[in-house]
Amino acid sequence: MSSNFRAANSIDADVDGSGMRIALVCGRFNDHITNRLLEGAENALAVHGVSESDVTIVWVPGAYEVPMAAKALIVNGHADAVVCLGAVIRGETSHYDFVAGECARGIQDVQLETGTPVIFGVLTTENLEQALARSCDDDNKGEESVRTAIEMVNLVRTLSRS
Ligand code: INI
Repeated sequence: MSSNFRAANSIDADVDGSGMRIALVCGRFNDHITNRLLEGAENALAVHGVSESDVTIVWVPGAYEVPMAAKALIVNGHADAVVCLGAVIRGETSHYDFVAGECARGIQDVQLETGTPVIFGVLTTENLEQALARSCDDDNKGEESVRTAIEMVNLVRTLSRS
């Protein structure tokens, strides 16, 4: 079904990351997965024109610590966006729900409090197999998260001008 209605304003931000400062916060817990996410993220940074000199990588013990590092990066002026990379695997922990839930909540809190995009590139999976499948060459949450970060920076910039 098609309609003749045409909104006056339609904004679809681009994914040009040139000149953008991006920080990556990586959880060391399950680093056999987070290193794969980081590789995907780095590939995407290059594809979208982000300079190596504009990228900061910060390692933290686990997903639970990610929001604190993201906030410190932003309030101290280190980044235009933060991409959070982590892996919380249910099979390996009894406190999965606390770690995954608090990480997600913290990330959302930081981006809404600061007005700076903070991207949830944290895998929350039932098992290792699923985590491997979401951190491979064909399907990589790190890569997708960098693209999201760049789009959100451009979107917020566009909205702040219009
Ligand atoms: N941290 C993770 O990033 N992933 C996990 O799967 C995980 N498990 O299984 O417990 C995990 N725990 C550590 C947590 O993030 C904190 O580092 C720790 O609780 C200290 O605050």
